[in-house]
Amino acid sequence: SEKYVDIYKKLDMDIEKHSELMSALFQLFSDVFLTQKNRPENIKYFDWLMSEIHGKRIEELMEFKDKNKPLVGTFCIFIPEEIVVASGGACYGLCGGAQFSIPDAERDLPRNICPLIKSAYGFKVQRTCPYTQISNFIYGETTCEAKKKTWEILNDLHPTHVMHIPHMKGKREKDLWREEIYEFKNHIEEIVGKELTFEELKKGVEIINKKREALQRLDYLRSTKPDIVPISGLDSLLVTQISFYDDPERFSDKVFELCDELEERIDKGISVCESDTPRIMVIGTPMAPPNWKLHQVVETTGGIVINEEACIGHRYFKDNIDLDGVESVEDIIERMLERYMKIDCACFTPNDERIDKIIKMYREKKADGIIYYTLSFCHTYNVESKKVIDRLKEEKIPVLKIESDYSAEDVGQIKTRVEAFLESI
Ligand code: BJ8
Repeated sequence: SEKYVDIYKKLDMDIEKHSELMSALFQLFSDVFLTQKNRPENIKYFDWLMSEIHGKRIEELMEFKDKNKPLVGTFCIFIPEEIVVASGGACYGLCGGAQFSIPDAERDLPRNICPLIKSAYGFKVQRTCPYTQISNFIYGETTCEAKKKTWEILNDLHPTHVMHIPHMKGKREKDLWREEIYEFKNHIEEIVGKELTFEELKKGVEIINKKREALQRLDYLRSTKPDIVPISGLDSLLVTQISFYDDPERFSDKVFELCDELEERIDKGISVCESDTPRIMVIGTPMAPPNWKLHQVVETTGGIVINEEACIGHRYFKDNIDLDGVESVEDIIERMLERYMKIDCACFTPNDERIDKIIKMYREKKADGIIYYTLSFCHTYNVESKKVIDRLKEEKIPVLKIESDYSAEDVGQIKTRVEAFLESI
C-alpha cells in the first residue's frame, strides 16, 4: 500500500492503522484462499482485485471524485445502485466483516449488537476504510433496529442519508418506497447538477442487469451437476463479495470468462471435491469480507458450499429489472421498485416467500444439507430461523443452525458441530 500513501493522506486516513489492517487482511487471505487446491485459472483476476481492493480500485475511484461523479457507500442491497451507475458514479458496499475495527466501535456502540454494524462503524471511527472516506455520502436504510439507530451516530462523522425501507409489502408501503427511490435519485442528481435522462437510467440498469446475469450464471454452474463442483464455495463467495466493489462492467466480463472456464471444467469432469462430498447450502445473514469463517470451516471439514442464500449471494442477484417496453423515466423507476420489492430480507413481516424459495433451491441444487447462518444479535434472521427450520424439518431437510460473530474464538466449536452435521447427512 506504500504506492497509495498520497491517496490515503488526501482521504484523511490513519495510515499506520491502515497498514496494520492490510497486513492482517493479506495474511488471512493467503491462508484461506491461496492454500486451496485445483482453483480455476480465471480466479486470478479476483485474487488480484482483492490484493488491490485498497489500491488500484481506490485510485480509479479518485478519478471519479476528480470528475465530480457521485461515490456512494451503502450497507444494504435495497439501495438502487443502478441510479448511481446511471449518473456515471460508483456505488459500493461498506458492510464490515472484520473483527479489527470492532473494539473501536464498542467505545460508542453497545457490545451486544450485530458485528456487521460495529465493524463498519468502527472503520469510520478508525479512518481505515478508503471506501468510506472517499464517499460523498453514505446511504443507510431502516431495515433493522441497530442499523437505523447507528446512522444517527454515524452522521456526526460522515454525511449519512437514510432510505426508509418499509417492513411490509402492501400498497401503502409501495407508495412510500417509490418516493424513497425518487429521493435517492434526487440526491444523486444534486451531485451531478442535472436530472438523469431516460437513456442514462436505462444504461445504468443494463449494466447492473448484466452483472446480475453473470452472477446468476456462476451460481448455476457451481451447483448444476450433482457430482462435479467446478469451483469452491470460498472462491464463489469471493467473487460475489468483489461484485460490491469492482467496476461493474469489467467485473461482469471477468465473471463470464470464469464461467466459460467452469463450463469447460464440467465438460472435462474437473471438480474441486470428490463426487460424494456433502453439498451444503448456506442461508441467512450476509458475509462481508473478510468474513470467510464458515465457508473455510465447511470446506476444510469435508463439505462443499454450493450456494449462499444471503445478501452477499443469491438474494443480491436473483432478480433483474425488466426493461421490456419501458418508455419513460417513471416506467424505469416503477420496474426498479417492483424488482427491489422482491428482496426477501428477514426485516419483512411476513416473509414466507423466503421459505418456499429455500426449499425450491435445495431441491433444484440437489443439496445434502443446509446451514442456517446468523450473525450474533441479528434479531430478524435469528427469530425467523424458527419458522424456516420448522419447515425444513417438516420437509426432512437436514439443517444446522450456527450463530457467530467475527472473533476466532468459536472456530473450534463450529468445526466440531459442522463435522458432526456432515457425518450425519
Ligand atoms: S436486505 S439482510 S443487506 S438488511 S445482519 S445489519 S439485518 S442485525 S445486513 Fe441486510 Fe439489507 Fe436485509 Fe440484506 Fe441488521 Fe441482521 Fe446485522 Fe443485517
